[in-house]
Amino acid sequence: MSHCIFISDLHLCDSRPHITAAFIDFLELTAAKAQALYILGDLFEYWAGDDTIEVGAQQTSIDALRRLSENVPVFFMAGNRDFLIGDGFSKATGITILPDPSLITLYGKPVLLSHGDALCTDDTAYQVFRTEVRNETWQRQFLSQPLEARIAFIEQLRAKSEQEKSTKSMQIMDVNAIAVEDLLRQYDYPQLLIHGHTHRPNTHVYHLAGHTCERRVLGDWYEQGSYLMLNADGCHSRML
Ligand code: LP5
Ligand code: MN
Repeated sequence: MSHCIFISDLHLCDSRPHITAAFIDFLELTAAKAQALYILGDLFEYWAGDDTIEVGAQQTSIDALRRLSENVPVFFMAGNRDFLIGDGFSKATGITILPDPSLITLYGKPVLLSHGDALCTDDTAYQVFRTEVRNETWQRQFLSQPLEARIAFIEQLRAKSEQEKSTKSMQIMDVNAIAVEDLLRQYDYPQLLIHGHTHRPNTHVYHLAGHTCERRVLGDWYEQGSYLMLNADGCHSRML
């Protein structure tokens, strides 16, 4: 039966080579049989700009993505780690970049896709930061700096983020229930909302205004790879 695959939060980087190897196997053995692959953000631990395409884990993953996209349509939505991915990445991989959120139709069902970080509205410090760095002028200025300077800044930012996260509750770092309901209402109550970011794989069911909507949260690939498979029967979680 024809099916589509959804993944997010792989956080590929040189320090976890086994995850990059698992991802490449996954593309060749699993994603190659799908009708389409959707990557919903944080594919990379971080993305400092499209001039890093030919570096380490990024290069091998990009080559494998290009081979896959010759036969299977691949879509990418930015996460909070790799929102600087641009046209250079898209050209190198043959991937189509989707805005966040994106409403698509699969097997006759409306499916809303998002990375998920925009739904974490209780995390006000993060939302202020997000608004600032998603600004086009800010991004142009950041990308005009030499690569070493960008990487040094990101390393500092990572440390600051880890320190701040250690002071935030799990509830603050989860999606806000009202933000989810608002998004579902805005998109006319799609049957399915798929997102990642929180690294809390789960299924949540909402009964809103006479509609039933399912929110599927994708898992990360820190310890073990996982993916969501959607076919005409519904959604199925799978571990590698
Ligand atoms: O990613 P995750 O899940 O660990 O944490 C996120 C939020 N943190 C971030 C920061 C990224 O992890 C850092 C790497 C991104 C690289 C992108 C490249 C572009 C470069 C841009 C350079 C500015 O997204 C974290 C959330 C958490 O999700 C859960 O939702 O809580 O948010 C934070 O911790 C952010 C802080 O609360 C606010 C940070 C203010 C930083 C101000 C600038 C400091 C400059 C550093 C110099 C000391
Ligand atoms: Mn994320």
